[in-house]
Amino acid sequence: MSVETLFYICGSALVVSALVVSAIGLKVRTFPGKVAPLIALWFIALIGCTTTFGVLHSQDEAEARASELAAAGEEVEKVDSDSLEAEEGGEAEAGGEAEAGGEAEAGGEAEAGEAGGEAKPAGAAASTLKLAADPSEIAYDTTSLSTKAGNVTIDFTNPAPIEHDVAIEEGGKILAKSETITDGKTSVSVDLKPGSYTFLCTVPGHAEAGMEGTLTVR
Ligand SMILES: [Cu+2]
Repeated sequence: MSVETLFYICGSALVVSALVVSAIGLKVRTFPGKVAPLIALWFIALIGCTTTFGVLHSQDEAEARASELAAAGEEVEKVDSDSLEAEEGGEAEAGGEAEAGGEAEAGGEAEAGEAGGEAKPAGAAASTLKLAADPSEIAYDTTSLSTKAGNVTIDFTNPAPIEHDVAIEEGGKILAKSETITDGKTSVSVDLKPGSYTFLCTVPGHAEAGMEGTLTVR
């Protein structure tokens, strides 16, 4: 049972009790008489509960609002770090994501969902995909990637001693290309509209050998 429900139950019980006691008081002359301390205790308990749950309930709401703000803040940070990553070709990991998720869980159930919904539009602006070269063959680890429209970054890992890179191509025209590397990591970043693109290795012969795939942007 949620704090909110308990708050309303206690509040309603308090109102009903007050009405009942007043009604009896009007009809019965000797009331409250001996039961006065019991009635007083009952009211003190109810008022105590209502106040406690009321305070807890407002704390819940404040927490939910705080986590909502935190989640939105983390998303903005993530977007910033993604674009930095693109410029530097670095591999800073978006650790913020996990933190934001944890905080959202701590908040109220209904409002945490809302926080997730609000954070999405900010996330749509930038996305990061992971791609790796096969350590022993001329191939990537996948031939199909998909993401949302906006700034798309492909973090590429090449564990092989053979040179590879990643280029993003549309209708035979290269839009962006990473460095050519052996045994290391790099990345390539480009703004993409919804559509179908090709990602490929531009080292001669590699794409023809199968080192290419389809990048679908929704
Ligand atoms: Cu290659």
